[in-house]
Amino acid sequence: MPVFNHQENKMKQIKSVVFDLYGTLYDVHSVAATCDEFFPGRGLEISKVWRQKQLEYTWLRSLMGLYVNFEQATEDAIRFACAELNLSLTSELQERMCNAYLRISPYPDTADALRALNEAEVPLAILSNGSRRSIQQVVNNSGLNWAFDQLISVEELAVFKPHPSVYSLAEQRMNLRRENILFVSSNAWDASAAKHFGFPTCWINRKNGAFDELGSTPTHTVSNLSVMAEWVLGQLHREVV
Ligand code: 2OP
Repeated sequence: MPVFNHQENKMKQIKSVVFDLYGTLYDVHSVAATCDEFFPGRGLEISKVWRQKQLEYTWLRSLMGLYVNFEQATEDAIRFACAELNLSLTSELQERMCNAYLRISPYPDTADALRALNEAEVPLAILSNGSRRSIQQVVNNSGLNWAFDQLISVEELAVFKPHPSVYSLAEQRMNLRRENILFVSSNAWDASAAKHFGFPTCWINRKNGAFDELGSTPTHTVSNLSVMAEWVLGQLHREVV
């Protein structure tokens, strides 16, 4: 009869890697090129206000208990961004700009990092505030479907990250304990909340920025996804501390 080894079971051994999508695997500011077509020279400025407001709307709507899906929050945020920047937005432009959000580009190191983890047979997933449709479309449009076992959207919970129930959804869908799921995000607020939840966490700090002061620190910090993949491969079958 197998002996239940509690200690081993609680070990933070990586058995799966779950990624945030926007800003972690995919560059949200790749929409700046589309914004630039309509508002020459203003693309990056628009995309920065747009992204910040999109995040704020997800957090605020979770607090208000007034969930709308990510596509709606993205639409609401582009209307705010254009009004704030005194840019005239027609409904046709709004639709074209929001469609660009469904075709955001993966970072140059995304595919190779996912492939390296796939080759080591580490199950991979995305856990995102995106709607099911947004996640599917972004992944399909980039041709990276082969990489993932699960695409997990907050949509069924009708609340956004960083609500703990969202991180719990990853445990359920991966059928693993939180100690065994490495959560990878470049969004410091997300990495912080995931660490509070109990995931070992890797923060992708591409811009050498400061980590959020939310009472936790990431298990590990790297500057890009290639270094993350190398680090994970070195951690397999060991305890992550
Ligand atoms: C996500 O993909 C919004 O980046 C955040 O969930």
